[in-house]
Amino acid sequence: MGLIEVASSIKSMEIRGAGLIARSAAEALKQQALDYKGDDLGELRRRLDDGRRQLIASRPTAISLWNAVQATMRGSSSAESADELRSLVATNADSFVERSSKAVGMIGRIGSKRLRSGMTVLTHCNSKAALGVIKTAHADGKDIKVYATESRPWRQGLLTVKDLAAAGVPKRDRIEHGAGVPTTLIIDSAVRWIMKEIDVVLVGADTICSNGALINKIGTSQVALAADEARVPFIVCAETYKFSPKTVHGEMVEIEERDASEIIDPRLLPPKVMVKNPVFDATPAEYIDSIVTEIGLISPYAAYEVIVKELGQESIFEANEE
Ligand code: RI2
Repeated sequence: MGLIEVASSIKSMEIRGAGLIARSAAEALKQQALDYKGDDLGELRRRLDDGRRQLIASRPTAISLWNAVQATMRGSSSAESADELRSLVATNADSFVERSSKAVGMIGRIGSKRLRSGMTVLTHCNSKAALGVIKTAHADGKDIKVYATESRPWRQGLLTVKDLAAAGVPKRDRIEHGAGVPTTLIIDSAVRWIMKEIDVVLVGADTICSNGALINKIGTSQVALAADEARVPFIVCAETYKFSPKTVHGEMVEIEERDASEIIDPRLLPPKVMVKNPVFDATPAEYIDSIVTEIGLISPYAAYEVIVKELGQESIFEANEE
């Protein structure tokens, strides 16, 4: 798949999930670099810069995308030949993808220590990082039950239940037997009602701000409110590249709004009725018990330190230059 196709698949959500869009963007930039066989350094720079812009513009909310693109392009301004630039971009992309994939595994191991046998988990949307925690606990022999929200309008909850049903079940038995992790699908508006049965909420992240606020799938903040009311711990599972250096400069996270037709066919509506389709929302740090990252379980109030230490002063500087 070429870069233009990757950017358009991210936009149309054929490629989705904050981690996967980041890895796909890094790989697309690498491909863009390798596809140019010439030795004109300026031309290769232009192609990469174009690609970089297209990828960043494909979805506006998840900072994982921006962090992935920055990590892939880091150091590129000092390259002295097309060859040097090509191999730098390829090496950076490979190392980002490797770190990103390893991080999901580390999060699974760290987060699963918070799950004991007999616990019931609620998860919202479809997060690889959050599901990794549940699947690791399941693989360790812990008896975990899950409630998964449908997550309208895209219904990512259906991906979640399929993934959990297949967890630990040999491939040939999946369709026939399913039910790797006992999982119950609920509609989004059932969250407060079901909360009395929940021991812990686990969600993913698209962006974590420097003040510890979480930007995640629309409805996450309602889940957090219901968890807070019921004194149920609300845990976020997020790789460190989901923390936002841009928010250090006071930049607000843009909340993506998608087409109304994702919710309803507009022809079914009476004249002058409007539809609004925001796809993410913000949960303040005070509702978050902890964040599981690949460097450990941290408080949301440590977000600034994660940005400085893990993403580096360089990323804060770059974020200011945009
Ligand atoms: P992982 C998703 O966004 C969800 O909001 C999910 O919580 C988040 O990305 C993180 O996903 P979308 O692409 O990286 O479905 O943990 O809009 O897989």
